[in-house]
Amino acid sequence: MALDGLKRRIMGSVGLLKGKRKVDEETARELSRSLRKALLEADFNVRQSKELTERIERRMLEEEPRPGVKLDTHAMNLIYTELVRLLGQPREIMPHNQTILMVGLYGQGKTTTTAKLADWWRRRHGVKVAVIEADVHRPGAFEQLQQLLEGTNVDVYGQPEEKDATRIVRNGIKQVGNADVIIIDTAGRDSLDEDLRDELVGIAEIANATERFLVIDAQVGQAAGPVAKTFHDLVGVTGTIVTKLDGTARGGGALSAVATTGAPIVFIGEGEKVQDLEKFEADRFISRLLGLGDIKGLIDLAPGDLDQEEAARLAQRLMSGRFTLTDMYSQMEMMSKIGSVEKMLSHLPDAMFGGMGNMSTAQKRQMQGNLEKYRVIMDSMTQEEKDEPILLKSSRVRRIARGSGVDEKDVKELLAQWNRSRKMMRGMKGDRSFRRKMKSMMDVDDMDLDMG
Ligand SMILES: Nc1nc2c(ncn2[C@@H]2O[C@H](COP(=O)(O)OP(=O)(O)OP(=O)(O)O)[C@@H](O)[C@H]2O)c(=O)[nH]1
Ligand SMILES: [Mg+2]
Repeated sequence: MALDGLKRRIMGSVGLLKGKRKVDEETARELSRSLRKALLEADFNVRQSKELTERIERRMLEEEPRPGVKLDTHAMNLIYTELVRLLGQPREIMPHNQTILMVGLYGQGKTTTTAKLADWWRRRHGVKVAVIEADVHRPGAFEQLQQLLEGTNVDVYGQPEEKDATRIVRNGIKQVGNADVIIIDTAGRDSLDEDLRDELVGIAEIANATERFLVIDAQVGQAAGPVAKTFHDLVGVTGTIVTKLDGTARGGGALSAVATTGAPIVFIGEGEKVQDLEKFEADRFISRLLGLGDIKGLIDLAPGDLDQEEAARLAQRLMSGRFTLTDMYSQMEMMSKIGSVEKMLSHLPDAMFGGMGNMSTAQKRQMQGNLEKYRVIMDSMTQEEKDEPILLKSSRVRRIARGSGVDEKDVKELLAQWNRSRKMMRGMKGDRSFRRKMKSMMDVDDMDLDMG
């Protein structure tokens, strides 16, 4: 995920507290210094980093961890709270009757994000969505948008020959005006020159847009602040979308700079594909950054492809600690629908599944291979066997291996895997801090993290 480097560095900083029972001034200062370095490395603003880490230093000295909470966990709790505070509160966006104007400089990801947003909206809210290509400067913009949205059920309007963007928007709105949500892609420039200003203001007037989203490439770093201000003065930016967070270790700059402009981050882009868009919520983002996982995010991940009820059941199961082989099986099915273990795991707490969130890419790939095999094996089991894997003595193991065309040791390996997972689930069920964590994940405020 985004900001992997920052995650590692924060973990390293907090590691300074491992085994300590009390924080003295020196330790608090050392933690603060190390955290500040981590933030600066991720391009957070110097002043913000200083203030944030000073607050953490002070709180480490002034606030006692709650009973039973270890010092490193306590520190993570404070870091979480302060980072969420820094990145600002999420903004509600109305699902219906929206006309959204996409603005931004050249090459920031406007067209891609227009497509992503259209697809997200349609999947998320199930409403009729149309896009209008009003970039008359970038050759092939219309085809680009069409291609991105191929097979998605989103109407794409454009007039590749027309040179007047306002005319395209006027015609487009007439043509696709019955859509619940209309998203308008506009042209970018190297910098906001007079022509582009006039064109944008003209389009904004005609479109009478309900939202004006600024698209900013995370690579822009802290310069995102001034860029946002310029666009804000021009069209009144209502939300910012930070793109290409997958491509930089220094995304903290753009994120924190934007957060202070008053035009909150509403979405983030983490890849070139149409699905690589995520609604931005600071609490969710930070809890994932810190390896806390994110059940809410998992449920939100692919509502169109994922059975909502099944996703909710998964969350429930994780909370109850119940874990039959059938549960593991549907969990795997869900993973395969989500597309990759990686994506799924990045939404789960590190502590779960023995810290798989920290698996190497090679390990993850191997696990994906295993899942395929497990699935075949389980297809050869009866429902009863899947519910009560304990029943699987050697004669049954033999039968299942034969039925699914694998070695007996593969079946045993699956059972061993289930056993490990089950133990972990059981352990977590009895772990009050885990329960609290799950609860707060559904409705996050201040929370205690157990770093496992
Ligand atoms: N890795 C990654 N690439 C992205 C993301 N968003 C956009 N891109 C890529 O960035 C490049 C530019 O994206 P566009 O959507 O064409 O940008 P634009 O702002 O419309 O560009 P102009 O119309 O030329 O101003 C393309 O190659 C996209 O695939 C993202 O979140 N992650
Ligand atoms: Mg474009």
